[in-house]
Amino acid sequence: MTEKKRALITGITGQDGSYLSEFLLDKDYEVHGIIRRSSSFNTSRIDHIYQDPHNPHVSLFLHYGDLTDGTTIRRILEEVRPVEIYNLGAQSHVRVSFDSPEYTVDTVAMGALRLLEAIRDYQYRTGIEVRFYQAGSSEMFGKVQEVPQKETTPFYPRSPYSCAKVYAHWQTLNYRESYNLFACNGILFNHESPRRGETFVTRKITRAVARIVAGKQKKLYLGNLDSKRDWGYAKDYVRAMWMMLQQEQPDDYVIATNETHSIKEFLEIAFTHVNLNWQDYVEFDPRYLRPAEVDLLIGDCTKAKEKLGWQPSVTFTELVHLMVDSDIKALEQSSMVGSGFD
Ligand code: NAP
Ligand code: F7E
Repeated sequence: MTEKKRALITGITGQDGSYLSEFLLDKDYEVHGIIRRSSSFNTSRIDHIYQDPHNPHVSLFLHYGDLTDGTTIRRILEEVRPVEIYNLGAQSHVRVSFDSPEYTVDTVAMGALRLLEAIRDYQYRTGIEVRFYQAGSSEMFGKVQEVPQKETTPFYPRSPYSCAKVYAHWQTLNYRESYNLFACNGILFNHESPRRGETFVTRKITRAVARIVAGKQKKLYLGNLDSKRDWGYAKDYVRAMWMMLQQEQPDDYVIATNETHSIKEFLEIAFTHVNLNWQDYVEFDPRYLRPAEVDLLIGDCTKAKEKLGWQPSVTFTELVHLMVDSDIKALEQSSMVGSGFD
């Protein structure tokens, strides 16, 4: 019997980590994920694929660790011996990165460096090739220097988060060129889903719509409604991560839909879907403004289309509808069992 391919995922409990795990398990990988110790359960996005470790055929394994803890990362690498590593772990909230810049940079920038150093040593010592995916972000384009943004567009980061992502991007490229690592940067534009964190604007809106419909919320407080984002569907985007690591040569790719929409357009589609007018519910709260804003993002993913054969499968309107529908359903189910969702 041939050995299963082993993949290691940092950030397995996040939106992308959970979809990527499902995707790799479907492809018959043995999946290993790093989770943070927390005083309450933090595995809700992967509970449905969790497997009892006593089962001899188990193919999903969880390891305690943290991107700020290089010793543990090295130990996990030695134990797991993965052939693919997906670095998705991050303090990923842009607004929060202004409040906690040091922690954000330690996780996002130094975390990537710790992984790259561990892989470099492991590969040198064992001769086993480890393919590395770095979760880069359209936030790196920041104050955009070109419209639409592509792989060659200069970066102009506007937050501690995006400065840290730029560092991780260049280190990934640098390790590829210096040590011949198979290391790829994905430059992913915003991607959303029913599993999106509740404090990102899309999910904050769709969750509020569901709660307003259910009579559990009266107002929705938001910040800047004029910024524009290129929003895609997270399931499509994790497929692109895997595709990058299956190529003959490592490279960097923009993953996007090539459409841009404002927060107001998102509100319009989400509220209209349940026959409500968003202007009746949305209030401004300056606490959600950022010291520096990214006004416009729109990606050109021609390279990914041509070289990977990747393209998005869900339209903007379909994405908004599926998120609203999912939040309405989740709220109905939680009310039925009285799970204390509120
Ligand atoms: P997410 O839902 O916020 O998940 C982040 C993951 O990182 C969670 O599993 C989290 O663990 C983990 N994490 C946080 N701090 C950590 C630390 N110090 N050590 C180890 N793990 C840590 O993010 P996502 O939306 O899935 O995004 C995945 C990656 O892609 C992130 O690197 C993000 O910056 C990047 N990205 C996202 C987008 C997007 O639109 N979603 C676009 C471009 C790039 P807990 O569950 O315990 O908090
Ligand atoms: O903000 C505006 C806010 O926090 C989008 C992360 O996954 O994508 C994400 O970063 C826009 C901004 O996402 C609220 O000012 C208004 O202009 O949903 P967001 P983001 O900052 O684009 C990138 C690609 C990543 O890499 C990140 O990890 O919406 N906005 N009012 C608001 N945003 C939030 N969160 N909350 C509000 O109340």
